This record gives sequence, structure tokens and C-alpha cells, in this order.
Amino acid sequence: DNVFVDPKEKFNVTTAELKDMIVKHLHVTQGTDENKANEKAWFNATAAAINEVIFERVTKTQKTHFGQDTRAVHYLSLEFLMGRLLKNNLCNIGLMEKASEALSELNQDFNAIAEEEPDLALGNGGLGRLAACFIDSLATLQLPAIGYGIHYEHGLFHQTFQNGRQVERPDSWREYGNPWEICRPESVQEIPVYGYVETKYDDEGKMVKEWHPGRIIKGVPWDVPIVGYGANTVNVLRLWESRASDFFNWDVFNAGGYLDSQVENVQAETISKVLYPNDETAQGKELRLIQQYFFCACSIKDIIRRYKRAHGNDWSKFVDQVVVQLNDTHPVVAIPELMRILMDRVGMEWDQAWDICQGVFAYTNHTLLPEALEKWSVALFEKVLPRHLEIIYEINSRFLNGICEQAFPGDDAVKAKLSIIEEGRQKMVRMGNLAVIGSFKVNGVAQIHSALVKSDLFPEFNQIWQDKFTNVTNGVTPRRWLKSCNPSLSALIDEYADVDWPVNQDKIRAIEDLAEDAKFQKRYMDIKHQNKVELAKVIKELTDIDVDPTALFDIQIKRLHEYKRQQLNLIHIMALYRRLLQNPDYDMPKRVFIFGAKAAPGYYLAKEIIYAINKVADRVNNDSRIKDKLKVVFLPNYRVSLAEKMIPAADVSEQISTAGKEASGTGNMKLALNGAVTVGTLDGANIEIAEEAGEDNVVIFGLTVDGVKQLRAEGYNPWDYYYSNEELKAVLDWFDTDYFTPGKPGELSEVKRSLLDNGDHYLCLADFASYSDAQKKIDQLYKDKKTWAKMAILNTARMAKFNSDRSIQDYVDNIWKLEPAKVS
Ligand code: 26W
Repeated sequence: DNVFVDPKEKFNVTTAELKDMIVKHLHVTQGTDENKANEKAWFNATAAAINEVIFERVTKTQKTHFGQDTRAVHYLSLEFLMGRLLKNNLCNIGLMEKASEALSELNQDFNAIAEEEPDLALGNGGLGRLAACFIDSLATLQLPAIGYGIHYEHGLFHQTFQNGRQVERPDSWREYGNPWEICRPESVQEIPVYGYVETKYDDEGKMVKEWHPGRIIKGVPWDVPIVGYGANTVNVLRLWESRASDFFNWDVFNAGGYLDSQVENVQAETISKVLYPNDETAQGKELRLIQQYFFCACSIKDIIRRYKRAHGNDWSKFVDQVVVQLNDTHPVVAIPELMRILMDRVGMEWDQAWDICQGVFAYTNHTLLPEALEKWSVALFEKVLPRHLEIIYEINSRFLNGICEQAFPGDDAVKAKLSIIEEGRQKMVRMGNLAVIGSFKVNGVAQIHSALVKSDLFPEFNQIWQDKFTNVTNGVTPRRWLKSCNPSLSALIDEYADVDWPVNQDKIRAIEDLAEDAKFQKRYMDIKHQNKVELAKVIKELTDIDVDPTALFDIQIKRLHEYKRQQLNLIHIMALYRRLLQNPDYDMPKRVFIFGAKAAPGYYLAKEIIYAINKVADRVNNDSRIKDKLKVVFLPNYRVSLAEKMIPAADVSEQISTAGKEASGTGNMKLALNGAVTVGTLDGANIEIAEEAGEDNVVIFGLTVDGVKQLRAEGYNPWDYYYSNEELKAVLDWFDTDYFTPGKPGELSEVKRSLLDNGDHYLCLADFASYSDAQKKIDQLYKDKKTWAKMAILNTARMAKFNSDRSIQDYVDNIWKLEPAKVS
């Protein structure tokens, strides 16, 4: 039963049959033919053909789970950053080669067709992509699981640069339909919002609450099949779309308010219209709260509907069958929602309902940044969700007067800190506190982050509930992030590791022994070179910049944020440029610095940093004095599908956040897996990556978490570093000149100001010298081709810990307590 079957061996579909299927769908689903069809039609026909295999297995999987009445995990996330699905699905059902052959026999270019697919960009960054890797692993491990999310009409905005400045355009990923999703009208939900609560007494004199909602919104589910590797299990990602409820609008319509009813429609449909593009800043907007609630209420109703299908009104098994993982605090309103349903709808008493809630919910924290911790004003809560606010007050007072009073008798300061309600001019609901109080487990996403969640973020909660807090280090799926995005390296690994390495990643350790083998090194580095040639083409296409594939490719890809310190990378680039101008023979290998990053549209300084990088790039790339020794490229519209082209081509991975700020990072794992050497701080998962790769195979620099705390305690003054480091001073002063913005001095001054007058919150200047030394070390290592190859190979060989299958297994063992269900 445990014998691994290569997906390639599993489906006895021949290339010829696949060809026929594609052509058939060109005719019957696309309404065209081989002569007329454009690439979009070929893409849709190919997707439809492989859906014949996939959809059948969705049904089979669901039947099996229902038949065995399995316990299941429900992964609630406002974000799923799926990227493209064609290659991933083909990879997981083992039909990649055959599909490619079939299309080429039909005179089509498989890669060009795959490029037609828009990314499913239903997320911002790390948190959304993690959710996507997790549902891949859940299906691969054959676990009964469902992902719940929102069917945004517009995913993360499309980014372009105009004169170096970020300009946002809407993303319309499904304007012309999406072949991977199925609408499920039979599972529509109706969701109340607004209105008021009436207190009544029933026949026995018991107080009951009735919520009279002001509006009803319809939730329509769209299912996207999630194909596990080998496709034994095909789970679903269920995405909710909001619509105006027919029943509600009918009254308005009858009253002669046709146009009014259309306005109501527009408002209802706004709820799932757009993904909020903020990463790490909570804004407190009404529509966002409604979005979160709409999503949670649909999902909880769906969970209950499924449970009832198997167990009717017997609630005694609910906690045995259901576990709900909350991806950050964004879906935490699911907790009071389940309380409301159990009490007001089912008629349970408080204690029984609360026991069920506490048995069901677990919460993952993804950030310690204070501005990212969600708070909603009590006034807004009362307006949108009046009944939920009452329930939250009740949860809070029971907690404060019960457990909290026992643990900290009479300590009002601690109570004020742990209260779900923050007192002040504007009373606020703290979603993090609600999440901790309402969940049976709380986890951070890397060892150091989980330690900081306990020691700095929730120390008193940790004192109360020692066993509640735990760690699950993040991971990434090796199917997408090695096998499918780096086929040449995968083919090389296939020669030395057992074929099941995409599920048992430890098997890649087989290449450790070859790390110093000259022949293997050459093959490995030739593949890296070829990937760089491919990326150079993409760079040329997107930016018209020529880069030399023999240069060192240094890559920083992640959202733009001050704590991630793209500005530190920039000032180091400027320092290199200055060294080259002062000494054209300055000893360094040719380097190309490549960035990919979107800034939240309202994040002023982040956009200034993008502008500064683009302006420095213009100047450096066109300065013949430095003879192409330095190039700077900012690729527009960074997203999953672009990451898949950049990561296989990276020599150096920039992971340079201020220690204590990056919860984990996951790009760091993908880059190391593809043989990039990390230049990084001791932050997030970098620490564990260094442990696994070996200290000699990463370059660590900068203050540690304790060093940061100490420096801050002593009173950090960036000016000290400015005055004591001549090079740093010169570079920072450069921002005030018009050297990079001819005729417009001061255009880049905001970046300098943030690093000096505004206090350099993220300690860039404190870490600059150490960062510069780390980069010199990289230069030296890169010159020694053998050492470099060895480092790269060992990084690929030793990343098994960061397989998201391992993360999921940790969740299963320590939190979810799930069993796999074999689908025959
Ligand atoms: C409400 C505004 C908002 C939106 C998104 C606040 C916070 C977020 C996310 C938590 C941001 C995020 O993506 N965090 C990242 O999560 C990854 C997966 O665990 C980690 O690897 C990253 O370190 C963390 O920044």
C-alpha cells in the first residue's frame, strides 16, 4: 500500500488519446477547430482535456471521505495565491511530457500555451502562497481537507512602472472564464449583516436573542480541484462569491424600486469584488470586515451542512469530525459566528457551545508587527455584526472573571492587556486576543517566531495556557518549486535520487556525495547557467535591459516593506557603484541585482523605495564607465508565475529583514532549494535554513534578535553610523543630489530621511557594515567556482525540512490529529 507509484506510470492515457481529447474540446467546449484556434483556445481545450481526469477524481475523493465519515481539516484563509494551474496539475497527474508531446504533434508550442494562463492571484504574499502550498500538501498526503477562501473578482493588482513609479491596474483573472472552477449552486448560502438584536423570553422564561438583519447576502461557491501528487486524492478549494440575495431584493422590486434593487445588487456584489492589497497593515475598513464575516459565515454554514448530512442533529461528534485552522486573525470572526449558530439557531447553552468552539478552532499567527495586528472599532462591529459583538463581550467577561482572575488575581493591568476589548477614546475589538482565547492551539511559523509569540506577543496568555502555544515551521511544495519550475535540475536529480523525491524530499540528499564531484558540479552549474540564460531573455523582454548570464544573479523577491529592507540592498548597490567609479578595477565579479516587489498602493515610503531603485537602475545600467560590472533590474508585476522563472536562475538569495521582524519567509526556502546561496540575517526560517544547509553554505550577517533589543534599549541613533562611516555618509548624501534624477535634486530624499531624521526604524544603518562584509564574502566565494558549486548543490540537497509536506505532517500530529484516507 505504501509503494510509491510514479504519477507517470499511473494514467494509461497515451499521447495519441490526449491529442484526441484536446482536439475534441477544441471543437465541443471552445467551438473552434485546429485551424482557427488561438493560443487561448488551445489552453482552454488542454485544461478541459485534463479536467476529464481531474473532475472524476474529485467525485471519487468526496465519496470516499463521506463513506468513511472522516475527520477533516477546514483551512480558512482570506488569501490563496495559487498562481497558474496547468503545469502544476499536469505535473501532479504525471502527464506533463505527454501533454507537451501531444501539443507539439498538433503543431503547438506547449510553453506558449501555458503562458496564456493568468495567475490566480488571490493573495498578497507569503501568507497566501503558504495556503496554496499547504493545500497541495494536504492533497498529496491524502488528507481529508477543504480550503475555504473568497472568489475575488479582482486579485492582487497588476503592477507597471511609469517613469520608475509603481502604477496599479486591476487584475481580471477570470474575465474570459476560468477552466479550473466549477460553480456549485446547490450549496449556496444566505448571510445576514447589519440590523439589530431583539431580546426576548421563551415559554420557559429563558432569555433568547433574535438578530433582525438589515440585509441578506447570497454566497455562491466555486470549487477549484486541488490535485495531489499522483492524483489519488483530489480535494477542493471552495471560493465564495457574493451576490445580492434574490429574496431580499424582491420586496424592493415589488415596491417599484427596480433601480434601487440594482443598487443593492451592486453593493452586495462589492463584497467579493477585490482583494485588499495590504500586507501587514490592518486598515479597519467596513467593507473588509463584511468581507471577512461573509466568508466565515458561508464557510461555517457549509461545514455544518456537511456534518449534518452525516450526523443529523447529533452534535456530540462535531469536535471529532471538524477542525478549523484560522490563517492569521483574518477569519477569526468564525469563532463568534459558530457560537451564534450553536446558541441562537441550535439552542445550545453557553458552556456546551463554548466547549465545541474551543475543540474546533486553531490559530496560526504570521506576524508580530504591531500595525498588522487586527483591531476593529466596537462601533463598527456593533453596526455590522451586533449579535457577534454581544457574544464577544460575553466571551470576554467570562474569560476575565474566570481563568484570568484565577491566574492573575486582582491584576487590573494584566486584565486590561488580555481583554478582547481595548479601552480608550475609540473602543476596539482585538482579534488576536479573541483568536487566542477561542482556539485550542496557537502556532507561529518558524522556531524563533514561535518563541517570540510566547515571550513578546502573548506572554501572559502563555502563562495561563502553557500547552496552547506551539511551532510549525513553514514549508513549500517541492512539486511546484522544484519539479515543475526547474525541470532540468529535476531531471538531474532523477538520475541520482529515487523517483519519489518529490514526496520524500530527503532522497535528494543522495546528491550530497556528489557536491565535490567535478563532473556533477559542471552539470549542476550548466543547468543554473541555462536557467540564467532563460531569465536574461525574460529580463530583456520585460525591461529591455541586457544582462550577462555569466554574471552573478542576486535576487530579492518579496513584498516591498521597510522591515524587509530592500533599501538596505539599494544602499549597498550604490556603495558598489561608488567603489567602481572611484576604482574601475575594484575587485568584484560581475553582478546583476534583480528585484521583484509590489508595494501596497497606500504605502508611501515603499513606493518611494521602488522609485529610488528604478532611478538608480537607470543611471547604473547606462554608465559605460563601470563596463557592465553592475546591473540593476526591477522586474514589473512580480507574481507566482514570474517567481517560477526567477528562482531557478538565482545565485544569491537576499533574506535581509531586521532580526525579529520576518515571521518565517518562504521565498528563502524556494531559492535555497534551487541552489541559491542565502545572504541573510538570523531571522525567521533563515536560522533553520542555515542549520540545515550548514553554516559554510550560507552567509549570515547583522544584528541578532537580542542584539536588536539591546541596541534599542541603549537608544539607537542612526546618525552615529552616518558620521562614523564615510562610505555610508556619501551614499546617503547621494539621495539629496540629482545624480540619479537629473535636474530634480531631492526626488529621492524621502528614502534618506526615513533612514536618518525618521529614526531608521529597521536599523539599516546599524547593519550596513556587516551586510557589506557579507557581500564581499559572497564575491570571494563566487570567484572560486568549485566552492560555489558545492555550496549550491548542498543547499539543494539539504532542504527537505522545508517541504510543506513536513509542515502539514506537523499540523496533523500536533494540532489536527487527522488520518489519511486512501482513495482507490
Ligand atoms: C490585515 C492586514 C494584513 C494582511 C496580511 C496583515 C498581515 C498580513 C499577513 C500576515 C502578511 C503575511 O503574508 N505574512 C507572512 O506570512 C508568511 C507565511 O507564514 C511568512 O513566511 C512571512 O514571514 C510573513 O511576513
